[in-house]
Amino acid sequence: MARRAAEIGTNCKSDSLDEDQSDPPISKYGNSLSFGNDKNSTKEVDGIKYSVKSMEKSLSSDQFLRGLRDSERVTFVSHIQPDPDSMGSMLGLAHLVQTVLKLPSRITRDGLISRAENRAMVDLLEIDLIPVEEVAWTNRDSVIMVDSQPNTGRHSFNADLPLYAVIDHHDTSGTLTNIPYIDVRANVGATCTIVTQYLMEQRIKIPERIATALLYGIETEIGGFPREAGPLDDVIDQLLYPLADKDLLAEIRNARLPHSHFECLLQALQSSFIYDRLIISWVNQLPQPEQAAEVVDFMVRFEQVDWAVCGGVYKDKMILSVRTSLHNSRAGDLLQKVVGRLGKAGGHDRRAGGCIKLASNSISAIEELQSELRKRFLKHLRIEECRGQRLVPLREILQNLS
Ligand SMILES: [Mn+2]
Repeated sequence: MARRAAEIGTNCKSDSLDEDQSDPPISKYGNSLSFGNDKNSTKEVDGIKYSVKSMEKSLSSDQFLRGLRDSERVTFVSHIQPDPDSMGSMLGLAHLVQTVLKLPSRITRDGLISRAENRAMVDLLEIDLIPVEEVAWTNRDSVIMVDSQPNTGRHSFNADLPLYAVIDHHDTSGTLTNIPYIDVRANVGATCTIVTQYLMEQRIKIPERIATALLYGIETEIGGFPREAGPLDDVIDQLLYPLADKDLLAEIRNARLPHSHFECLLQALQSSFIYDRLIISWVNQLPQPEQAAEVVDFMVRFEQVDWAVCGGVYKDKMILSVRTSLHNSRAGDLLQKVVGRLGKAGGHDRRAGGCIKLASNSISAIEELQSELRKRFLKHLRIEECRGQRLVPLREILQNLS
């Protein structure tokens, strides 16, 4: 470990943000890991050979670890309703700081983990998550935010919490001032890809449980259609695959679903309206907030549309989820514009999410908001105001009931 610590002090170049600002940090480290075709600089991790030629020029993981040398503990935070990418990233980085710096760490959970697959991931991989509201913050902790950025409105903890690092891949940027270490690469498909790159750079053995979490985190981010992934994701995927427990992965992917899942899908199908190339599904009672995303993942496969939106009521909020099958759509920005000052939104090129606090849970208040959102989506997608066509005609819904 002493050798490693010395390397951290000497082996790294300048801060990615000190240099030419016209060259964003994303291009500096992004995709620098190449797989197996450079014989002169091949390294082996867990029996897998990979080329580290370009990595050694500037190891982001060295710089990341160097700033933690005086810490007593590391606490990881992420976005609300942590997903596999955020949980895998926290787990992977906790392993990194534990192995290299012998630092204890805490992994937190902001809000609920409600999607069946995500709950299965936590249970089967025995991920110990501390509810973020129960965390006692001390200045001995270095706080690291993964898979999210400050002030994007996707956190329930104190927005002024001083952060040591932000490691993320989202398009929609937050406030990144006064953060010593930043590695944000919108051209990478998953934060888990960046974290795995750190582990590989440090030549740390990745245990099966952590490899499984990282691989699943990447899979959930880049496995959809259209794919939002870069070359680095594919390389890291290949490196992780032999290390992961494939049977556990299958169990997580196919987690058992509650009755409410099917009820919600039926509700969504019966209240889906088509406007040109857009389908909007309204769900008046979401069984859990993440099901809005599950509805749009399902609906975006409909061959007659390019955009799928779901607006679902969960407690006192309207949860919004957007998917598009079109490239270069900037869905995160679009949803931000649609939501405007009504609430918060963000996301990626083809996937986005947001939420709006309801003025009241009365049917009229919900319908009023639905109508406003419908208008805004049509405007921003340049679709002429028109009456929506029901996906399932009312007549058929009634016939099915009789
Ligand atoms: Mn992510």
